[in-house]
Amino acid sequence: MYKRVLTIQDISCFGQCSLTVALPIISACGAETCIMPSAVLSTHTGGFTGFTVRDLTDDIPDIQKHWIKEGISFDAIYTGYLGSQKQIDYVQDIFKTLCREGAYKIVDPAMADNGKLYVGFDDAYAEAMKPLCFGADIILPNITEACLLTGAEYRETYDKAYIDEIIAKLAAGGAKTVILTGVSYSDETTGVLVYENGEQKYYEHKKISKSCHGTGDVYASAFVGALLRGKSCYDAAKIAADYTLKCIENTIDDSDHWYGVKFETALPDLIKSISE
Ligand code: PXL
Repeated sequence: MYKRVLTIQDISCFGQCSLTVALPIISACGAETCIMPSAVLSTHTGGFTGFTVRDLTDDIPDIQKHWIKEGISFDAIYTGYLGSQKQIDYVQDIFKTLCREGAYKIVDPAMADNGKLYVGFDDAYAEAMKPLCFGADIILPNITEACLLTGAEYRETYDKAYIDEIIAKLAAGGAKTVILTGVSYSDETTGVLVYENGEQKYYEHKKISKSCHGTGDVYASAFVGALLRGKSCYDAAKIAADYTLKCIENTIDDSDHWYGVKFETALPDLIKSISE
């Protein structure tokens, strides 16, 4: 039952996203959490200016080679924000060489939100993300990312037919299990759509109008943690949604805390829900 997971994403030293949330959240869920940092930034890129970036692309193959020599392998590999197209290629090779039999390959395309690519990414990066996502076992795109992966037109408001079309396009591209986040059919509600074995299940919950930075990473990390505790994809998706909502609720009254969510304050709730 003690699982070992590798997560590959950047370290944003300040800002509560990527590795600084994945490592504590997945560890709190009870899995051995190993990291491969794709880059080190002084802060994340959402709302800060003048941040420093140290790209670690060239370190990745050496770390991989050392682990192969040591016989180190993983029950799951979860990738988030990656710094370059070259890193996407390296991750493909890491999937081939460091997975144990039956390991989950989980990809959060972490490149866009609200209809826009994050600062520093272009269409070529989004294109390079396609084979990584379509070769993975589980992907966790938001609607913007799903549109970039499928060529679907991004819309602010939509109906179920639009979401069905996106899911059909993802499946046609080769996506296996899809956790589509931020699917909202009303001003008061949002939710997550789980597409698995050709079937859809939707978990709807309360929507908080303010969108917070880093919640995609908090969500994906809690999902991975719950999945490795033996939860089904749907149950893990639901647990992660409830946890992320609680993190946002615990943050929104503090206007100084605009750069991330206070995910630490809700860890006891997450641990309780994965233990049930
Ligand atoms: O949360 C996604 C993310 C991760 N890492 C960095 C980012 C972002 C989003 O903007 O800038 C460096």
